[in-house]
Amino acid sequence: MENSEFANIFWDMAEFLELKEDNPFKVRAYRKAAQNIEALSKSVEEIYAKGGLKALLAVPGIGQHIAEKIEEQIKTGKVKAHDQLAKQFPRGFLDLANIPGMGPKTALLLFKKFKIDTPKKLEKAAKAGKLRNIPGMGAKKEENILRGINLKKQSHGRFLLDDATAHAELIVEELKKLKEVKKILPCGSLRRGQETIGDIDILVTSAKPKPIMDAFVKLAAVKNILAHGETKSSVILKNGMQADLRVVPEKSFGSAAHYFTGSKAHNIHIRQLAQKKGWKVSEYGIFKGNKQIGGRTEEEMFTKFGFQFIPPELREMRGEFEAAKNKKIPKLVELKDIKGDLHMHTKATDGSNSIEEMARAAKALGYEYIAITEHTQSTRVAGGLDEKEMLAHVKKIREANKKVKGIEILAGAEVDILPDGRLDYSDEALDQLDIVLTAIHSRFKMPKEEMTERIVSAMENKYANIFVHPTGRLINEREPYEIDMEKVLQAAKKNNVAVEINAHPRRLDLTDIYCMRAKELGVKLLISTDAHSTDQLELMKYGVITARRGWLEKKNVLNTYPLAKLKKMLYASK
Ligand code: DGT
Ligand code: CA
Ligand code: CA
Repeated sequence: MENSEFANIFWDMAEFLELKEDNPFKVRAYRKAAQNIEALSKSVEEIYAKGGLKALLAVPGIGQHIAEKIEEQIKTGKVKAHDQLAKQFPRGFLDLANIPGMGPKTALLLFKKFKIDTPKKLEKAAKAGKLRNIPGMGAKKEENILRGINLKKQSHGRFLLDDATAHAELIVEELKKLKEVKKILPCGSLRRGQETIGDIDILVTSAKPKPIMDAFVKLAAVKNILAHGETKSSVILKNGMQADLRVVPEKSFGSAAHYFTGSKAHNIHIRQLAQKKGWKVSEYGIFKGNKQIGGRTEEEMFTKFGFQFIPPELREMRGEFEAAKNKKIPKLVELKDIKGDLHMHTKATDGSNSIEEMARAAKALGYEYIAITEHTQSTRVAGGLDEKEMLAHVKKIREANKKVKGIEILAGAEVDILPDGRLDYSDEALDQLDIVLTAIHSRFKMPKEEMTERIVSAMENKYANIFVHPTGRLINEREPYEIDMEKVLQAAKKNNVAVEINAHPRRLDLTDIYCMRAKELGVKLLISTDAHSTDQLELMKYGVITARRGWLEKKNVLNTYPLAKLKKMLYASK
């Protein structure tokens, strides 16, 4: 059996598990395994024949689970787990199930009973009102599916930040192995930390581009080659994402990094400034006539024009040049400034790990504190706790806090904001908590004014500390609910409530523009992961990059403060 055939088993499994909304880290592990297997120069079958399971385990990216499945395939000619998944999902319907509002179950039903097997057929049926009469569907579901189809069309195949980051990292890892590669840097929207990514742009410096171009188009993750040139190539990866590679000489590194990082509007401005000075700026450098006068380093792209260095996240034509001219570029918050994570779930509701496991994982990240913040009774789908259960859970948190040394575990809750703006717990129960997050989990379609009023009244509750995932959106899946964000931020300021930047790449709200506004108003922000497993604690970096795009400094972010100061801030309003 070819390596690519083994790899295909794992590509498929990743896809199926993703469809079933299984743990994204498991999905990624399968993808990584598939990628590594395809990249191997030796045959997997031979490795196994010579050294058995042990030899397989020595291959990078192959862990116990994957090795056992390879063994199963070799011994029995099939992987049971794969076949079981494949049976649940007929071929060709992956695109259908991925449409927001559909999901695997509905896709399967429509596929089996009505022979709907393409998004086009689905749209036609929905538009003709044919879906609403199907048992278990209804007009509302039909409308949601149509909205989903439109959302998908609008998203234009833009990818989530973590997905793009993971793929860029894999490419960098592979290309770095070539001795011809000197510097290598992912640029474009990925480096600017935009919330979604159109394509991956990788910059390499080298005196010998050819072997690099050849290796790039042959990467295991590549599905199609769009262009294979001397210094420029483009490919489509197996997940549908485009990746562009550009090689320039060492002396052009700075200007090329600047050019390919963008944004386009930011680049155009620099180019115009150069023209005024009688210079020319391109990806190869800053030129006066034929002479290169700058662009070896990225700093020079700014200092030559009398500017302070502008971090990539600020290069969006949102006032960065004025600030850089006046030496007013803020010192942006960094991942290392983060002292704790104050929004996470455990097995007690819809998380996968215990309190202790979460605490130990957070401690390993170097955090000083965390807060365990389960759902409350009204969010039944997530196993929300009633007051009695919550108080019992608080006890467990206190016990875990004594047991796990070197990190403080705060007892909190992600309390539902009821449709009338009251919180889901009584004051007596809220009083037992160290930290109260508030969130909308129901009646998303409320009219704007009512929704704004609902959120503002929740902020007026003296126990409310932080308003989390403030727009409720799920990128490419669910539109934000309608709110007057200006009013919400004003109320946050007035009531001393912080607003969350949810670091999960599906959410990433508060968005960058409103972060800028929050900073202006003096509203504190909390960056947290909303982790449902220990692995997800590592999503923090995506929240931090969003904060940086919002020009935020350390002092604007609640969870950069040491524990004692944080506690004071949390209790200030009680
Ligand atoms: P994306 O891929 O849609 O998420 O966004 P970007 O910003 O990565 O855009 P992309 O991949 O089209 O181009 C990468 C960078 O190359 C872009 O940020 C700026 C630079 N660039 C591309 N086209 C132009 C152009 O026509 N003029 C200028 N000045 N720069 C460009
Ligand atoms: Ca790009
Ligand atoms: Ca590109």
